[in-house]
Amino acid sequence: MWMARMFRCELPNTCLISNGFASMGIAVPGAIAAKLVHPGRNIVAVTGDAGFMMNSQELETAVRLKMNLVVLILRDDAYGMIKWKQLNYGFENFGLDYGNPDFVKYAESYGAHGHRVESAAGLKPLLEHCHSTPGVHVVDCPIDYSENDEILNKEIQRRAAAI
Ligand SMILES: Cc1ncc(C[n+]2csc(CCOP(=O)(O)OP(=O)(O)O)c2C)c(N)n1
Repeated sequence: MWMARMFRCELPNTCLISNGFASMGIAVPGAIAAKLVHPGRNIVAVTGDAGFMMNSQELETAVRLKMNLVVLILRDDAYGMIKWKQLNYGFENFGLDYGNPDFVKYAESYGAHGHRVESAAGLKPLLEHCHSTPGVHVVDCPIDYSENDEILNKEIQRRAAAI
């Protein structure tokens, strides 16, 4: 949802999202399809950890097709958006936290490159490294969603000021 709200598209059809029913699991197969259509473009699949795990086996497809592709996993070890919604409705956090595999080792088990982001400042150079190094790259990016409300409020104010 942050991608839908905040990603600045410079050109049409450069940010593909499963709108409407908003089905999870589109990111990796969607990125593979985008790469097949536009092999010359840099493609990044941005996905939550739960969405990634719904179709992560497609890493095999990307590796087998010898694609240059980046998968950025926003990992909070939870159904983050549902947790946020439930919290806003006053519901307790029930059944929303879970464990994940070690995404670096998981990527390597498919023959992909596995990376872990160690700091916010490290993300950009890591993505640049991924784009300039052939192969499928999986980036495990730990996320702290505790600032969701603050970011949202700032964005609402920014848009209101722009009207
Ligand atoms: C196939 C499918 N099942 C359930 C949902 C409902 N749903 C929307 S967001 C979400 C949690 C997503 O978790 P994650 O992919 O880890 O991303 P996060 O919200 O933590 O960034 C769920 C279960 C959905 N959109 N699609």
